[in-house]
Amino acid sequence: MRTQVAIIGGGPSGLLLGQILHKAGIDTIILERQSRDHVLSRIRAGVLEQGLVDLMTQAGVGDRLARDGIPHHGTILTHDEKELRIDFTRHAGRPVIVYGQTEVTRDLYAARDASGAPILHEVSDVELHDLDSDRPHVRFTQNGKSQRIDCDYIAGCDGFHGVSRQSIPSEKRREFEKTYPFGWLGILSETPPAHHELIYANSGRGFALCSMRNPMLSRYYVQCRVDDHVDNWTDQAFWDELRHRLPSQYADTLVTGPSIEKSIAPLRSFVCEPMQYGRLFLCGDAAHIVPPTGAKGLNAAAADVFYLSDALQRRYLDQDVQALEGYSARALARVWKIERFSWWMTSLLHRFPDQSEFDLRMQQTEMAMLAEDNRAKHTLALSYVGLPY
Ligand code: RFL
Ligand code: PHB
Repeated sequence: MRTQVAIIGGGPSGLLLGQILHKAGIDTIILERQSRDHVLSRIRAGVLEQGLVDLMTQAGVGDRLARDGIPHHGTILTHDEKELRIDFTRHAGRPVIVYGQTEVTRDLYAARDASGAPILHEVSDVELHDLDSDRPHVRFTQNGKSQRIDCDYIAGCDGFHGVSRQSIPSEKRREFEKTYPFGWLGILSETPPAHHELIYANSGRGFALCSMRNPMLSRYYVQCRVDDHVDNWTDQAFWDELRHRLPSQYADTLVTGPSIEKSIAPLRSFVCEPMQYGRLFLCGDAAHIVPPTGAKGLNAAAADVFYLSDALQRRYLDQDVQALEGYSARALARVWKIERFSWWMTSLLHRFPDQSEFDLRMQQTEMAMLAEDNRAKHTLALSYVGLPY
């Protein structure tokens, strides 16, 4: 097989990149380790920045998002019974859009099918070769048969545990990592949301988040031990814990029901520098991870897709061979700002196992400054709605 850009990973980064390149007349083949059903069963992000919405629209896959996405003009932060609203539209000039990653992925699959461009599922043994030459190639196995793709470039969109980043020689990359001493236990339930905006709650028992997918589908999270297991949590135990962590006005009116999904995610900050090695370009979770406290993971991936698709279009359509050389520095400049925001939101809103009374006062003072100072609200709102590309 031969293509211009081989895309490793058929998650949101790989699919969106494939769709934008297809629109520009650039050939791609996407390789995905899992089945389509598996990819669509993963419940992940739920808050989209306008930049991602615009990319979906330009890529011709924005219709359902325009119809079903719910604009959120603000969010609530609480600390015990104290409550503060950040007005995104007032402080940053635009809302965020609530629309699940599962739906983003579904829309992109539909577009891929319609385009006729290939996506190969359930591939294994993916290996990237000759990355530092002009003729890289990919080897993999599908249905027991070894296959090879010759290409001009490879986009590594295969997430944190993928093969792409590991294919960069260790002496050619530098990795920065911070792990947090807790995880998030999340559930999805067919119940009306606790409130019409998201609630990020810091309480003596730990963090909680009330989110949603639509008016009859809620997504809730509670901070849990990093070694905890979903089997330790009945639905009743989850709802009881969530109620304890919310201010009474939300706890008292919370509508509960059976969970239809329950999972635990660890929290991590991670960056790989550079995001390029020869003809391999890393994109999304393959290059960086943020803790989910600012809803930035998927949005950061979309910004990479914008920079990489822009550079590839300049390479193929304008014969600008230098454009791709600027990709990593351009993407990383934004990535580090997103890392800072997600780390800061995580530090502000969680209870840490070794937290002292002093640390607690720092969190309370930070909240007080946010409440009193419009410039502080402005800074938070600008990052939450999305820094410019
Ligand atoms: P993905 O979504 O991980 O997709 C990568 C795809 O690559 C495939 N793959 C391979 N394919 C071929 N060969 C290989 N060797 C391969 N290895 C892996 C995988 O099967 C997968 O389909 O990365 P991408 O596309 O960069 O998208 C990034 C987003 O998915 C991610 O940033 C967010 O979902 C992060 N994230 C969350 N972000 C939020 O903003 N809000 C959230 O609530 C939220 N929850 C989450 C999350 C990430 C999680 N992970 C990765 C464990 C919850 C979880 C559990
Ligand atoms: C979600 O709805 O899954 C969600 C929303 C906001 C976050 C993280 C996750 O900060």
